[in-house]
Amino acid sequence: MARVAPSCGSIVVADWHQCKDSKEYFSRILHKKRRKNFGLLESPVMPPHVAVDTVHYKIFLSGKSGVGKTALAARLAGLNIPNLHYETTGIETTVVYWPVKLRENGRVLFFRLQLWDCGENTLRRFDHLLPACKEQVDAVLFLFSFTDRTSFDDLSNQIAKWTGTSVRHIVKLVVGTKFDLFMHCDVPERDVRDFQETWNLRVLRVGGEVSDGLGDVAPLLNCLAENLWHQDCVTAGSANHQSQQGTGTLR
Ligand SMILES: Nc1nc2c(ncn2[C@@H]2O[C@H](COP(=O)(O)OP(=O)(O)OP(=O)(O)O)[C@@H](O)[C@H]2O)c(=O)[nH]1
Ligand SMILES: [Mg+2]
Repeated sequence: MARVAPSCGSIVVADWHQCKDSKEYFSRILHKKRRKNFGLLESPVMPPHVAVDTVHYKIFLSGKSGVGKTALAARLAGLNIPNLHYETTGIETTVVYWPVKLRENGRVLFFRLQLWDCGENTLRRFDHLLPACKEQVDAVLFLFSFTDRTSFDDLSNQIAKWTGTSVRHIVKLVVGTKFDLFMHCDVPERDVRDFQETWNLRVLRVGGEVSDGLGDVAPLLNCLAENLWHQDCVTAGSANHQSQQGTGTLR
């Protein structure tokens, strides 16, 4: 069954990081105006009178070597982006916390996004890595670079690896990197529009230095959170429906 993606800002409050009432929450992921680094066992600490639920997700970054997977993981976590390309020689994970306010009821949630980044060449060399990356994955970000036409043409191959009856429902978003290098752009806007229409997938754009602010990552993180939350609601809804009919079981 095809699932309809939510329209941007329909589920979570867009630009909430700019609102006064978000300060208490965003201050927990910042330290001296920079993003805090969270290890695997760390999490933001809220005062006892503020109860916030945390929802956990596994996100896989897919794309050709050099397209910017490691750089995107660093960008989303607020870390420095390496200027040179060092091929990732295994699986690296990065934890990103992002607070979100739901439109419907004003409820605040912390999204804990564990980003899985595996070097493309390593992935091809060792067959056991992709199954590990696919296990219990909630979303895939398909990356292409605006300066590398072949990475854009390769998207259909990347997406094909994640389509089929054996793959459970996952959120799929496309991210175009190196949008800042517009002088070297190899993928015209028209082709991006055609791609979006053909594949019915949203294309987001990133590029440039990582700033100290939250504004440059907010659109991508909000969009990802929104799609993940929507997917959970649809899955919970259909599981309820199936169990009422006696045809399915709740996991
Ligand atoms: N200007 C600019 N450079 C970028 C951007 N994203 C990545 N880069 C650069 O592109 C190069 C490759 O990026 P990586 O993130 O290492 O590529 P990767 O996809 O992880 O590559 P593998 O680990 O080999 O699969 C690095 O030199 C980055 O600094 C961007 O948005 N803008
Ligand atoms: Mg890498």
